[in-house]
Amino acid sequence: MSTPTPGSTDVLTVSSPEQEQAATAAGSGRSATERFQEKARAAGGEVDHERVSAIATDALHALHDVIRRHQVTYAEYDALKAWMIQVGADGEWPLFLDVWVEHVVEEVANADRKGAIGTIEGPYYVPGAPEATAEATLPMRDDEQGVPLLFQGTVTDLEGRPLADAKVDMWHADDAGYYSQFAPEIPEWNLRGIVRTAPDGTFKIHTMKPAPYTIPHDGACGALIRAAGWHPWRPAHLHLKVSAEGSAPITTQLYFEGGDYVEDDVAQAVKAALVLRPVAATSGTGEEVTYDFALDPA
Ligand code: MBD
Ligand code: FE
Repeated sequence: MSTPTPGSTDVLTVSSPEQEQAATAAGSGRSATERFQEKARAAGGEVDHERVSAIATDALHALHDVIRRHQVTYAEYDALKAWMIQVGADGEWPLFLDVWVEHVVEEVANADRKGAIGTIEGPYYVPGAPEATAEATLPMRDDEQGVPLLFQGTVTDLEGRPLADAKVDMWHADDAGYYSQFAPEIPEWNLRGIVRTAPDGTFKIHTMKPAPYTIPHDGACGALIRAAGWHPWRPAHLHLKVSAEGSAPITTQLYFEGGDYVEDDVAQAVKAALVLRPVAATSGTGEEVTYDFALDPA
């Protein structure tokens, strides 16, 4: 990929779809599970038996306490077993955990940060998206639907010093709520790309504003949502990972003020500082918004 000449916009290359999957919970669940297994294998790691025992003991005690408090019956226990088996069969453990558990892991992980506000990663990040510098359009189809959005800003350290060559890695759903590589017939890197900041720390990313999004609900997670009388919606969101040499990377999401489900996200991942207020674009059609990231030291 080439760096654009001043004033021009780099269009990130789009390659053709590679995987055959149905746009079903089981289809995207299988993709998310396989991707996660690759990541987990790469991580490896030592086992701290004391810590495993302490956490597993407390987790089990918490569950025992729920059973006593609610006088859980054998019928309900069997329903839980059947449901957990189905979560695995549908490949939905990444979805289940990221929707209902990850937000607290993120809260703990980022408690001491001073700079940019983080939130959950979710199940649909893929490393290795096409890269460009300073200003780029995310890979998208010729007839990509939605409102054009210019997302721009500056990456700095905590003192406000611009960070050159920082990575702004963005991914999001299309206007119909589907993520490339987790739904069929979408070009591989559609609406995924990495833009490196200019020497003054700035970046500009042209994309299509995403729409509110329902998590897959034709599988086991959907069964839980229906059985509990909940809803499967997330507000429209942009996912981001921002990183730079010598800084602590941040994983976050940004939302749109006044949008549906901003106050009622199924994944409980909205924070006030993450809500954007876009304005009409100053050139071209659509909207634009500026959002800056201050990275904590590594
Ligand atoms: C998503 O797109 C997402 O961001 C989360 C957190 C869970 C499921 C799908
Ligand atoms: Fe998402």
